[in-house]
Amino acid sequence: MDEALRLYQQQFVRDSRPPQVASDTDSPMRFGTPLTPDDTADVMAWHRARAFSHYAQDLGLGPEFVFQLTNALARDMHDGRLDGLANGEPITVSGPTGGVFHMEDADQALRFSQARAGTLHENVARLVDGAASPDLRRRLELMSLDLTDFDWLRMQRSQGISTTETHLAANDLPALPRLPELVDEDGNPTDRVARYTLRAMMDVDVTINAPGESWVTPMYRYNALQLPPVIRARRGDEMFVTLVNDLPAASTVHWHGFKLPGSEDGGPADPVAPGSSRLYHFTLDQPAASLWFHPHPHPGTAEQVYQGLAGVLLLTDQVEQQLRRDSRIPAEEHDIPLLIQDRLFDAESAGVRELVYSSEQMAGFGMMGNVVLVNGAELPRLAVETRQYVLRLYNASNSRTYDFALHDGQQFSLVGSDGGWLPSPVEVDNVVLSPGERSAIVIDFAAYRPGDQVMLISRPFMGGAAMGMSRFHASGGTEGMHGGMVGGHHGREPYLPGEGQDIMRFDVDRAVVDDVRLYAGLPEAAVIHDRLSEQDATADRLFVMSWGHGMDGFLINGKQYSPDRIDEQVTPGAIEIWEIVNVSPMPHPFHPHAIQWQVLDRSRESPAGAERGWKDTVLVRPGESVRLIGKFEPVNSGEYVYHCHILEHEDAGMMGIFRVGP
Ligand SMILES: [Cu+2]
Repeated sequence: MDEALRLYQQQFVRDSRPPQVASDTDSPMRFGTPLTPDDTADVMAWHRARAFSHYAQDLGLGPEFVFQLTNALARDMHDGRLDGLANGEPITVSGPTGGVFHMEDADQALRFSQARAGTLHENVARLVDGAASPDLRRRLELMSLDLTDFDWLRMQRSQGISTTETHLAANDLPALPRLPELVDEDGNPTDRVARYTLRAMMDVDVTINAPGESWVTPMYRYNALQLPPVIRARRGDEMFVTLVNDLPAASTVHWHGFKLPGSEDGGPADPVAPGSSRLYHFTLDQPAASLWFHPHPHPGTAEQVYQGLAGVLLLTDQVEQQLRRDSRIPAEEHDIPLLIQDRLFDAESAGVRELVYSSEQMAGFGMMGNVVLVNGAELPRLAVETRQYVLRLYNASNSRTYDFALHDGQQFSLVGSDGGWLPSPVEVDNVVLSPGERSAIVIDFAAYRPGDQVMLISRPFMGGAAMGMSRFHASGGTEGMHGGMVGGHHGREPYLPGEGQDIMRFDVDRAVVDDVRLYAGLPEAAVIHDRLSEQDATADRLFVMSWGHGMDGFLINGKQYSPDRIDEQVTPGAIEIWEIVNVSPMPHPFHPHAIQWQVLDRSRESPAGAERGWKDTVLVRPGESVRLIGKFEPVNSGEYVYHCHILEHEDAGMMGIFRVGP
């Protein structure tokens, strides 16, 4: 892994550094050491320089002019001017045909370069997809990239997931478990008040069912349940949820994706001590959505979630209820939450396999498992009828990003994002979910016949160039991949970050007539239609995610999390634009608490798929810039955090605090 990262840095960082910047000690680029706040601007500038160089390539400028351009920008950085202007003068570079290339307006330059920043990543992805033209290939080579590895990755990818055929034929897959639903403790499930208790417990013996075998693993669980629970609620419900902390460490319940006051958010500022309890009290006022909850103590979030603490909250509202009554969405019994989490299990001893956890697993990629669990079972099967089903995909994994698809390439409808139903379904053949993200999809099994089997897979993918790198460099041998790992776990090594897996199987077992005609558009009144307007925004904030070196190097705006520092002050009721830029070599899912957002654009491109709906977590790939727009509502007040939802990164300090109001 170290070797993979070294090669990655060599290709993407060292060699793409503007050449002829006096010397390394003099260089404004300081990849390899943690950044101080001052350096963030430098990193941004480097990022822009690289993007400019690519832009120059697109213009057909030869390498020498690219170097002139990047040099000019590098000098500009040395002058302490990071706005694209050298000493206040426009940057001018002579083009190969004698023309003059101006970078006159600072804002224009910044915007433009950010828009171009994702291009390198996109181009590499096209290369791996086999869609790169000879001309693109030549241009990439001009940037001193060694493309051999990417060719290798393409070859691997074209071979698909070798296990799918075996798993399609297997007759020993476990049944898909249904997550247990908690019952309203106030004894009246129909009033608008609901009471629940979540007792966080350790050493709960959980039976893990897998193809052809099962074993016991001691895990953390709420209420000693075998599986993470589901709470069902309606918009307008007043919730009283008590956390009882039976763990030996502080914990919290964070309500992921909820619009709540900061005091009820369950963030790191509000730990519940071992042996004590805490009441969360809030009223749910937001559209129907696939929400969830999990512990958020700092710096123990990753381990507590990994050990098994999480739960699903399915929020419904009148819009959803009406769609259901009108048979415009599948009935509740055909609407199934799927909690997807990968885990690494130790070797079996007396029928028990302990969970293996290491926060420094995988040299910075975060904890990765060798088993992908769906509702607690490995590779489960679900018997389905020839009708439409809603599947609510929750990526509740610590670090792994999935690229979900059906093994036969069949299309399905994307109907929900983090914050609720999409205005209209979007036909897709895959959906990428990074940790923390959810998508609701509708699969129409009427396309199949009884006896057919369909595999939900996670495709091998380029979740970011670094992910691809890790894959191919591990192939040369197994050493290097497992440096920090506990040895001897059962049979398989962890799946690599970008490796494909089979997730679960649908067995079509009965032909029926489906009376659901999937909605084409939500009712006019649905709040989901509201689009926030850029003109109404009163603040523009920039969040730069970077990685220096090791587990101390995960930073936002050059800073590690500090509980004693308010990083951003938000005016109550404000509409704000938050721009997230990733200058690190790996993808990061960015999650601000408190509200739901709309994606304005992703590296200047209009949002597609689930990003046309409300989002609380967005994946930002290396070199990308994502602009979000969101409205802080009256309920929002007090302190919240924003952070990377790779939980090991969050615990390492890739998190900041924002405060709404005084
Ligand atoms: Cu991260």
